[in-house]
Amino acid sequence: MSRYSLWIPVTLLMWLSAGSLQAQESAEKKRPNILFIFTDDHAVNAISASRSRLAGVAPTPNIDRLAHEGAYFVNSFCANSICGPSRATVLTGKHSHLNGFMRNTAKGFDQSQWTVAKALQASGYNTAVIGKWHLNSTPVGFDHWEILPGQGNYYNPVFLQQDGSQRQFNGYCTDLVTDKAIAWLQSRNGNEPFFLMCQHKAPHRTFSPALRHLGSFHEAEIPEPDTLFDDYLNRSSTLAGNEMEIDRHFDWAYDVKLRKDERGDVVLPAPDRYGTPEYSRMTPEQKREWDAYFGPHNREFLARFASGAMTHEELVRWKYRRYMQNYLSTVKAVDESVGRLLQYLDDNDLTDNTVVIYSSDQGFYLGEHGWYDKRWMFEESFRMPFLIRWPGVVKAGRRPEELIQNIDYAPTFLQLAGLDVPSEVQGRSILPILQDRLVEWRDSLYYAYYELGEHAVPQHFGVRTADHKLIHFPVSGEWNLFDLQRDPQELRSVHDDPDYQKVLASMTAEYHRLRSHYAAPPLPPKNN
Ligand code: SGN
Ligand code: CA
Repeated sequence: MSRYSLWIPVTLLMWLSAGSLQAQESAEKKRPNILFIFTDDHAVNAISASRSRLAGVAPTPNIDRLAHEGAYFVNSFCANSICGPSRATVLTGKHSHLNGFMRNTAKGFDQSQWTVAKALQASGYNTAVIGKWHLNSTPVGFDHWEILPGQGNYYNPVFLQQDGSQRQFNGYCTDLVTDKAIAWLQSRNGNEPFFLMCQHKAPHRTFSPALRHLGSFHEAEIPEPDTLFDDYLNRSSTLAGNEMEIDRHFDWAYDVKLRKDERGDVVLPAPDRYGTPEYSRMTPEQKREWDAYFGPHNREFLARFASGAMTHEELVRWKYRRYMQNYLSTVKAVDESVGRLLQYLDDNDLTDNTVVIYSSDQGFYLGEHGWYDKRWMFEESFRMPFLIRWPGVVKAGRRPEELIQNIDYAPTFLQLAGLDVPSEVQGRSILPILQDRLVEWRDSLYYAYYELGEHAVPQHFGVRTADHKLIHFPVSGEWNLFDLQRDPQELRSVHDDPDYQKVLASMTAEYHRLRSHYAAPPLPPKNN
């Protein structure tokens, strides 16, 4: 496909009528803007348009607007469900082992390699990234950037500036990232199309809401997942060794907004002792607002807790509820950000020629399997939100079922810009799906997780089709097979079930085929 080939008919027509360079330039101008809104750890279950158990409580009217006016991909997945690696895959269209950023602790993103940002910039797009970057480097391929160092902070965060300096800003991170994104849109050269990556820290741990949203979900009904008390039986033995349970691993300060004292008793935090660095970052006035909400509720909880009247199950349920209240409040500001950006497009006559995408670096457990965090190939963290709106091109309200993955984002952006997709890119543009031009699509996805121990999740690798999932745990030598239609919650591996031997054979063959197709590296050795 040639450069700008999407626009060839328009270009040709204009050349025929005007035959001038000017005409070609104006055809090029029609290349759409790309607004990529990317959050951190936003589970699809916390988007109302997902129709999940939380649909009635997820505060996402603006994200849902993208689903109503565009498409919501119901089978969108990650290649490696962890932050930096997901971002590296988005930029390169490649699985982690090829872009080199296999773990969050990777030394630094190899900036000499091809990226979609570089390609769009070279083709004339105005490019910018604002907010979370998390690739242990500074951005290349962007005319403008302003990023959070590492994980960044929620309250009064510091941003790294393009001149190498660091500046602290007063306010709430999600609002500040949005302000900066809009300021850049206002300041840029309006003649060129733009590619803006607006990347929030939220709703990442420590799930810290904007102060104006504290208490938003206090009275809300928040359905529990069926698997809040998962026993981890009938699956890999490695599940039981996890360190990401609401029950056993929630940090009393970070996650619960309480504190354990030196004797191990749960107590009210002394001033400045919420444990979370977020609290100590606040101004006295901000702390007063925080305390005004958490203070009375913490005292009420502690009175009940200390009386010994709470069962263990009740305590887990209480923690789940507090987790969800904070997480959903944090999502509320993300959704407001999306609303502000969409409003900016509306107000500036940019809506029709801007492709808006909403996604998050991976999914997240909202109590499913008793967990918070991500990493596993189980559905809730393997899934990534993917919503796309392009008026006049993407039919409103579509819910495509094709299996897509974050390797597909870069080639999609390229095709939107009418650029060729380099052969080294492993993903495919999803544009044909949106334009009903599709002849065939993939039937399976490859997954690889390489981290070395955080939250005690072992390295694992697998394949997913529409109906089944095979996960390989080389360190324990185990294999799990799931029937996603009959067991969507993935509670029982049917790997050893005689009725599934045919499925097992074909899934195993597909796993090896994908590993070879994507040139995957050798697996880690078994632990003895
Ligand atoms: C921090 C969190 C972890 C989280 C990682 C990775 N701990 O270390 O719970 O899994 O980030 O997240 S915290 O105590 O600092 O909140 S990622 O999104 O960057 O991959
Ligand atoms: Ca993340």
